Amino acid sequence: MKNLLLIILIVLGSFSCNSPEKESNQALPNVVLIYTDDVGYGDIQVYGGLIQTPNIDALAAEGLMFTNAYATSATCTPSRYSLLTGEYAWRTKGRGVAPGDALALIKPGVETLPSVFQRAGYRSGVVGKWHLGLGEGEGPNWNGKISPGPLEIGFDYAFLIPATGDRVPTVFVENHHVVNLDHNDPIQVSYAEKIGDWPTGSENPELLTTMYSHGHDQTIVNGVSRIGYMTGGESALWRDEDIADEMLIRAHAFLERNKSNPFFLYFSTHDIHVPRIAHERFQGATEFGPRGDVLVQLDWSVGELVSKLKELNLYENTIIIFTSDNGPVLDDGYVDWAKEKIGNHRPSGKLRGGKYSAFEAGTKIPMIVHWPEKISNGVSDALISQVDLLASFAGFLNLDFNKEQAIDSENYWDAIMGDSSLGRDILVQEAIQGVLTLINKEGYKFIPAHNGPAIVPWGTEIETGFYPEDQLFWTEKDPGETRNLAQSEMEILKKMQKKLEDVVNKKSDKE
Ligand code: NG6
Ligand code: CA
Repeated sequence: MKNLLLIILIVLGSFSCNSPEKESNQALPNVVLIYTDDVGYGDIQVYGGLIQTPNIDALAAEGLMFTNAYATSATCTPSRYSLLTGEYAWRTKGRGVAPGDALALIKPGVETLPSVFQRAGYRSGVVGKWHLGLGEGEGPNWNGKISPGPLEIGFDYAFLIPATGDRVPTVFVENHHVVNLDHNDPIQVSYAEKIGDWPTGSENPELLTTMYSHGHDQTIVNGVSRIGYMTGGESALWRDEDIADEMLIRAHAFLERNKSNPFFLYFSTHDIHVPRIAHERFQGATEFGPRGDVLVQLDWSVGELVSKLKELNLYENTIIIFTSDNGPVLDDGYVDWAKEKIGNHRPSGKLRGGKYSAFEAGTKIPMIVHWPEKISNGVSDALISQVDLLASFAGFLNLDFNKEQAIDSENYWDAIMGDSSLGRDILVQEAIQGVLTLINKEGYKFIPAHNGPAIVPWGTEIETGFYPEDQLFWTEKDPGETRNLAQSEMEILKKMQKKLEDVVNKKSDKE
């Protein structure tokens, strides 16, 4: 009788607690992708930076630090497009830096990284900067339902800066709606002409608490003039000082809600993009001015996420990926003394160029992968592209994906886990003006001849890497891209030219 009771209890127990499906789900690791904005290869302390980043460094100390990882592009929108779709953004026109009223660039039904996670039974969320357009037809419906957006392409939850911190509308969007909007005070946005009577930076510079240096002279919100015009929606406007806190509140809530099931969180920070306005408690935290302060704030945010994972007992079985969308910039349009106060800190490390550039600092970015249960600490110099996260996770999760769409994504799971030192043979990088470059695993870098300006043609003072003749550098020996080998290494140059052509023509081959 006792035995029978025991059997009944065991059987009941196995029904009530865990279905087999749930059981297998629970073994799956959670994934938190921390996608920072404009953080350069040399910005993090463990990569040689001088600004203290103890929380990010702690991830590197326990995890795998990559020295040859790349975003696909030297600007934000195309890098994010590739990261989420597994397709190089340049394959179709119109995927450059998006205005704040751009339509959704990723159409519903397209294969995406979050949709892979959804198919594996994960809950997926995005918290932070979007910058991939929202809505369709006439444009995003700021006063109604904003769709399509992340929820239509694989995310279960979204809390967004719609475009960037320096573009209107300066409001948060949660799922399909602007947060805290008073419908008696509708939002209007225009990127064509002034709308409403809110002051602008160019007309009323005396109202600015942060002055612009180039561009950024349109509608003033919170003492900062932006790109684009807006009026209305006063109750929904953010305070720049609170952005990092607001994002953490939503990220923590997402982790709480999903602590009992596998989740994918795309945590896409506003830091350290312009305008660089840290919370008051971080203002003056460094001697490097606002750019240093927001880097410290970013590091603090990483620490808060880690603490939350520990508190929820999820830390051991969560893969944390820390990386950046493109290289660093000092003056990106506001007077924040980034250049004047840089001292001996080298945001690009030993690399040449920066954000926007065809030189290495445009796309070579810090990347740390941390997973206490599986990854032992170390450094990897495997050639890694963010476009491969989709195929790599699909491979790990044993799922098929649409290879016609995610055409550029390849599975390098072993390299990402540190089980192999073999990454890609080649990858393509995109600079401004659609210039494509190629780097190979031997460290050769090919920049095709391009008749563009040598310096980014607005006030950032960054070298574009453009030159009217082909350039070939051996970055392994010459990380600063100073010796052009195009004449002396013709064979290598030709091979790389051909490889680049092959990648560019890949789609038409398939069709
Ligand atoms: C540029 C902006 C720059 C920044 C960038 C996008 C001007 C003069 N400059 O056009 O401030 O917003 O776009 O940055 O407007 S990214 O990291 O989102 O790609
Ligand atoms: Ca960026």
